[in-house]
Amino acid sequence: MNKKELTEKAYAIAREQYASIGIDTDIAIKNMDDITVSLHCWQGDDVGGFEVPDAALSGGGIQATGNYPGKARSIAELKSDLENVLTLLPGKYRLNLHASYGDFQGEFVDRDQIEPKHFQSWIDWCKKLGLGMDFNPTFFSHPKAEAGFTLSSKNEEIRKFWVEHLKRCRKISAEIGRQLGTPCIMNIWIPDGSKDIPVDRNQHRVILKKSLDEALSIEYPKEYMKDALESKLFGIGAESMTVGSQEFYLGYAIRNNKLICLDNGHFHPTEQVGDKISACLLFVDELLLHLTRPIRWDSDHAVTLNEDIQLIISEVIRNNFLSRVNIGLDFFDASINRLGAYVIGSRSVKKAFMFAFLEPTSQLKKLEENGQLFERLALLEELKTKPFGAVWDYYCLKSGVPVSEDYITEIQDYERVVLSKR
Ligand code: RNT
Ligand code: ZN
Repeated sequence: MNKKELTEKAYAIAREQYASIGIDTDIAIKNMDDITVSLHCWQGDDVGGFEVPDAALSGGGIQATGNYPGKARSIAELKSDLENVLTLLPGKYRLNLHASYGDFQGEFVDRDQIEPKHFQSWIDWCKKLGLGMDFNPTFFSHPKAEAGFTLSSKNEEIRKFWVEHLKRCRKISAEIGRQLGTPCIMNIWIPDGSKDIPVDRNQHRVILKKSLDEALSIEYPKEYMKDALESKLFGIGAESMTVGSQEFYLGYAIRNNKLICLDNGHFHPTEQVGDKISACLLFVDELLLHLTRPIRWDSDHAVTLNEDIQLIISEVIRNNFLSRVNIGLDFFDASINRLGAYVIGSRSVKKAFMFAFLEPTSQLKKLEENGQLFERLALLEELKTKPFGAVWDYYCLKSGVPVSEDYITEIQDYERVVLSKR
């Protein structure tokens, strides 16, 4: 039997097995059409960006570790890599671009000078590929971020510089959304924080609020762009205090009707981001997710299908939150084939959605409401070994992308033909 026949046969059996617990696998597959994942440009080049002169990732406690050969060194290479990645992924995607990835044509354009024209070639590329686009101001890897404070800096010249950067990024985002006909989610993450115990936490937060108030004062139509705010617990070199903490941004987002970005690497290791979704969505209209895999710290390993990711995704599906949750990835592993990291991470997120769609949620809820807690746990546990993989494989087959591990050889081929020549 060839792979296609085997996949179809396994699916036919899986379909019956799921039907016996009241789940229609065809509907689950159909539901996958609604899932769009935003692919972060920065996995392709270890958060390097394409500014002139070339700046390496620095500041803010984010680190890409590893030196696997073949990283993208230009916009053309990154586009080619992403195009290849997209042929290996089922379903819909967007591009998530950092401001430092602008098309500056060999010219030095400082962050307070960037304009929509520097991103036009990316917009055109997204249009050609049918991708929506998201955006991020870049508050790190810059001399004016070296002192550890940007929007919350007590140095007025530095603060003003970053406020201008943010204003320009919002304008660029609105132009992106206008041209592509889908709102651009613009995420604000700043590295501001302190290595050692600060005395004046308050003033930095007062300044951050003032900077945000200034930069966000212009209203853009929601159909063009939406602002999201990303908190963080700590970073390497900013262990003692982060200005943009969860309380700070949650408060700011609620008062100003902004999106909260939840990055699952930005909390205490035992906190469950999946548990935060229903709480936040009572008070903010929308969320942005930065899906990653922290190991002991915010290490940004490629996402795998683990319980943390599953809870996040299941909470979205169980509660019908899909239209209010924007799904983005945020990992950067430089120790393995970078396209491989994209494919593993993106597929794992999509798998988590499919798993959530294959859950008999109302049955589980009924058990819970009846106090049948042994039965609830038993069913949850049994779901883990249902033939989920057969449904996933069939979905990949139907989507015209490699089934199960077949993408490995595709990536090896690309590495041999393209990456090894870099
Ligand atoms: C850093 C944040 C932030 C970045 C990107 C590159 O801890 O997670 O989202 O990873 O902006
Ligand atoms: Zn993040």
